[in-house]
Amino acid sequence: MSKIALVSGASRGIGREIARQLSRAGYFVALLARNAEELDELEMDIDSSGGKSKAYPVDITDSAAVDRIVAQVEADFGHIDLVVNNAGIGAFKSVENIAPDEWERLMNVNVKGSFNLTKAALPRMKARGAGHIVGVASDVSKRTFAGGALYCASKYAQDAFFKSLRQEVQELGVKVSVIYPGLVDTYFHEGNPGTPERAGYLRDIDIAHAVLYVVQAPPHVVIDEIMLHPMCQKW
Ligand code: NJP
Repeated sequence: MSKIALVSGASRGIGREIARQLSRAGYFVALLARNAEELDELEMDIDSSGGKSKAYPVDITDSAAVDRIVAQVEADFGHIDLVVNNAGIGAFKSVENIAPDEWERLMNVNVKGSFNLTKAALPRMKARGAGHIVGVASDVSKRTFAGGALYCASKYAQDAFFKSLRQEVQELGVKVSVIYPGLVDTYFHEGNPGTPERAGYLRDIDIAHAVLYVVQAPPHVVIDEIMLHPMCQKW
């Protein structure tokens, strides 16, 4: 029986590469993000490389829609082994320039999105006494910087959510791992990836390899966290 993984933010950047690498490792991958066209392209790309995947377009902030998608994945495949909470957005500005609705939007995607997807997938994992929840947080889950009040607050909160969850579910057989990337060359930053000034940044595949490492640990091992930075990052 294939292992089933859900990956949020799979339409581009880190999540897309996580989905590709999980499929190469033998997972059937449920691809979650809002952009249905990009998900369809990825599904075709994975399937033409001999893997198996299916696009499930969804806005991660919509808890009812996330519940429906997770129920659909369970109906389609019978179980869920792995959830990778990767979807996230950034905003970098001084506190007085953060609009209230921008605060809500970012918190909703980065924190509530992780809550929505995790909550929907947990009951079956708990019932089976097995499963793995992975969070893609940030190195700024553990440090702050000027202009980062909103993004850092969201990533500290997301990290606290996963750490508390670990203490809640580990004894039930469910693993929780958190990946803390430094700078990664994706669409997260302004413009397209591949610009010369970002040549030294981490690549999406570096984060995907960290995810593979935590999910391939033997059953008696849980890798709580992995922090990784590019050599060029000074802080
Ligand atoms: O960013 P990007 P990354 N519902 O912009 C999806 C963290 N991180 O891959 O909905 C569902 O290329 C969006 O899909 P779509 C970062 O905080 C990064 O770099 O179709 N999905 C897309 O697939 C984040 O948690 C760096 O627009 C939603 C994906 O999210 C994770 O890495 C450093 C959504 C974003 O792809 C992946 O970011 C760091 C929604 N409402 C942490 N909103 C870095 N890149 O330097 C967005 O420390 N998405």
